[in-house]
Amino acid sequence: MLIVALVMMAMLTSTASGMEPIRHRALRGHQIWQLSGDGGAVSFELMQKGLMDVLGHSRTSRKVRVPSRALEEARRILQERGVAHEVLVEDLATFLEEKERLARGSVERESCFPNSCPRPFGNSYMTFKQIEWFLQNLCENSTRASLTSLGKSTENRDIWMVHLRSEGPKAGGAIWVEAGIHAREWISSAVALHLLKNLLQDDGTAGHPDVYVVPMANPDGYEYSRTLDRFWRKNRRRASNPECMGVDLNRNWGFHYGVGASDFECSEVFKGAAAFSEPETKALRDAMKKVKDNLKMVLSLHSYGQQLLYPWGYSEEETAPDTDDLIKAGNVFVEAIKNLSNTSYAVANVARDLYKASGTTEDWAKSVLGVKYTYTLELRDEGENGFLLDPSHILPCSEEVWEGLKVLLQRIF
Ligand code: 0X9
Ligand code: ZN
Repeated sequence: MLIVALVMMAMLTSTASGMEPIRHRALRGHQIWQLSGDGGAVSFELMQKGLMDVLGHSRTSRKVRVPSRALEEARRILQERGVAHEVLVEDLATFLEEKERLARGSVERESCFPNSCPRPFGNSYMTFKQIEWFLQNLCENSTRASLTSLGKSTENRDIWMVHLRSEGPKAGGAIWVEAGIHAREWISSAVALHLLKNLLQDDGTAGHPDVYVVPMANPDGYEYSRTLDRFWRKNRRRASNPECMGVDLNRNWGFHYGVGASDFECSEVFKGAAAFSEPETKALRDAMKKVKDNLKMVLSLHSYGQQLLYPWGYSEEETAPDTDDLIKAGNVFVEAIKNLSNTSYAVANVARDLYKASGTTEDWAKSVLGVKYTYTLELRDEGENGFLLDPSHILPCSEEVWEGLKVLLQRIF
């Protein structure tokens, strides 16, 4: 036991042996580039080829991560297309090591055990195990919350769903909240847990729908991003090329499957072998189908960009049914947030304002399930820290989303 612990410690932290520490090894030699203004189209093309990871999904942000294996080819293609780039981070592994070194000491250590959860969950991002304890604790202490495993991930972790039964006078109708489908977007799961806590304590201001929350839709990816690759996005499906594992779960749903996605397994937007090829998307689909008649809203939590996105993602030309209502309700949500914390969120259409993307939760729930209000919410920030959002944002970000959600629910129920 002691030997195992010592070996683990050496693997995670030590350079004493002269060996590369494992912690950020996957990102050694990766760079962050800022592309010039006209780099949007080419970065998307290079993402589909697996040569680039587009980080900021807004029309103005052109931040990309380039894996070490792709540096030369990406440089050549950008030059051919006349797109300039500035190197923001020379070596992502060194950058992250330095960031962690500076944070050490100031970060409050987590101490979340089965009986003491959820004490510290506002200060730090929880491990998957801690999230499980938090959920068990929450449901054991409530008469209206129940915890169900919807199925197992590729690496055999549970996909948990909490059902909060409505007790209010306006009972009828339900909402579905999904978080953590993209591994590195840690704030999304943290916010989902806070929403759960607030919904459970709410005295009725949120309008009494039944609520289904899947706070961690991609547990394998999350654990991988916590321990070995902070920029991991996909699930952990095995691939023929061990460097290119994983499927983008937000491209794997069966509606306009393949649009804005990639056939190439090294790509960050790899769509997988077929629609719903992945255990995680299958589990979500089956559970959503069971409650579909009740669902009035599906909210998929992501980061970053501070945008409330409405469908369709698959087409710029086609307008989704209920678009006016989606925008109006969306405006109510962003105004409530602005009034509370002065944080600006924008209501935007995915395909028109960002880029085409389908096979997403949002498009599938709107079309196949026929849910009226479906959104993808890109949480904090606007790109300063992106996925590396400091845990000090967990509480303020959760509070503003809760405020927005309350008024949104009052409007639609
Ligand atoms: O690309 C995505 O899957 C989402 N952005 S993220 O940076 N979190 O990866 C946006 C999905 C937008 N929704 C639809 N296209 N329907
Ligand atoms: Zn995402």
